[in-house]
Amino acid sequence: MPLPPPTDGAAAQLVFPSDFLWGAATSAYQIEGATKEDGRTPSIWDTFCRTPGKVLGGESGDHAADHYHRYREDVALLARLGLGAYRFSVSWPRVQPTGRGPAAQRGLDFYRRLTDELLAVGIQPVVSLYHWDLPQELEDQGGWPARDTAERFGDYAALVAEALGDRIGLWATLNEPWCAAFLGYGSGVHAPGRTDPGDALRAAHHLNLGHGLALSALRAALPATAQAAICLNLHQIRPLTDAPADLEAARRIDAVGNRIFTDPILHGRYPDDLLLDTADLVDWDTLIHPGDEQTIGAPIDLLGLNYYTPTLVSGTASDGPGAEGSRRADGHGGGEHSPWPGADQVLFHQPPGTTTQMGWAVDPSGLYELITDVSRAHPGLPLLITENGAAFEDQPTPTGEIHDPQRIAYLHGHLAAVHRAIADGAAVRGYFTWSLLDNFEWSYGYSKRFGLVHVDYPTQRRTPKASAAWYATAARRHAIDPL
Ligand code: IFM
Repeated sequence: MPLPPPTDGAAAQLVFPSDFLWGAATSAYQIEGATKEDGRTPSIWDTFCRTPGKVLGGESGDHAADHYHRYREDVALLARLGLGAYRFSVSWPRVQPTGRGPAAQRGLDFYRRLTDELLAVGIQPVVSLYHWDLPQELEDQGGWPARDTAERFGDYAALVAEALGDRIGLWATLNEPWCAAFLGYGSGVHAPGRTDPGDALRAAHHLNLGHGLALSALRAALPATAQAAICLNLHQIRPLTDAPADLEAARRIDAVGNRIFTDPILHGRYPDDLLLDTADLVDWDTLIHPGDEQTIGAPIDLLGLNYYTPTLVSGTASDGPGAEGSRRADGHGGGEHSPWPGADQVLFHQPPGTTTQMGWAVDPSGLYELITDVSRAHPGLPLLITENGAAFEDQPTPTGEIHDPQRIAYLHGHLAAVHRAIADGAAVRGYFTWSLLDNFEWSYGYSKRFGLVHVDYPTQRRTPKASAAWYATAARRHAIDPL
């Protein structure tokens, strides 16, 4: 829907389309807790958290934000904020504990109750089938580098679609498969912590294949009105200069960071340059079976984009700005091993400007460029911003309020970028801020707070931050003030 013309009262406002979805996002392992309840088995993240030195402070998602028990309170919070949609993920080991075979009814019942609670207050549920919590049993049998995991994911998708298909209209197969493949099996800073570039590439292909198989399972089980998507954290890549070495660095990172997913998913074909860049790491001819690319390339209804910060790269050290670039300064958690197979010579630089608590540069123009680049490359493809947000060191005042002007500025700037992209013709259907609640930030444990709502972990008390009120006002008015 095009942008409505400004009305008298809202002349100075940036008004969003009336059907624009205003949402917030979370994921199962980051908020649910209850990791041993109702038949749930360990996921790769449970195992990773128990491996000394992998997660800051030895923390885990065992309790997290205790959402498994407090989901009613959390849905009430969403309702108080007046949000139209809530994106959450299903925990695979909760609903199919061994990663194959029959469903665990008690696990599925949790998601039925959660969804019913959302629907009862008029909030649209948006579900992601995979947000990184692979059942440990499947990892023990080879994990994502093994083709069987993709097949199992297709079966799991069918099982969840059967159980929840009558209640949920918008589905995402995978969240950020780049992280699952390259941080999980390349740099090893995410679970399962393996560090083999060939395995990382095999994992990427099987995640793509799993997406395709899940998509076909969803199409078979869901009503024709249901919509299916995938959420990708595409890197908005900027070469440090126009020098050929820097442009080449940008091309390589684009190939293994973005086009390894977008090309097969949106065009049914892996990019030739990626296959060449990585030819000595994996035998693509044996990895890709006949028909795989067709399965992966089946049409999706929407593409989910997760954006936080741009990626600045060069091919060689330079004397210019950000000359101190390093192979690991890519914002993805360091580690001795590279998450960029076939691009080992690329240097990463800190983009200019202020940073969030993650050290990520705040740059809304990156989101505008990402949306417009994707829209130009795939005209008419409906987009959703499925994650965008920021961690800051939020401290309650003595009276218990949380003033987070930096997060408000971050959301404001990025929503203005989305508005501008829509005004320029992009088909952005909605925006989900990351995250509804403070939560378990993977290898950083609980040290980073991304929530609109502060969680005091010892008491599990929820306190909406000032940004929650700001975002609620934007959602209610379908508009933000101009910057
Ligand atoms: O917390 C994560 C989320 O799980 C995936 N996208 C990025 C977020 C912030 O790092």
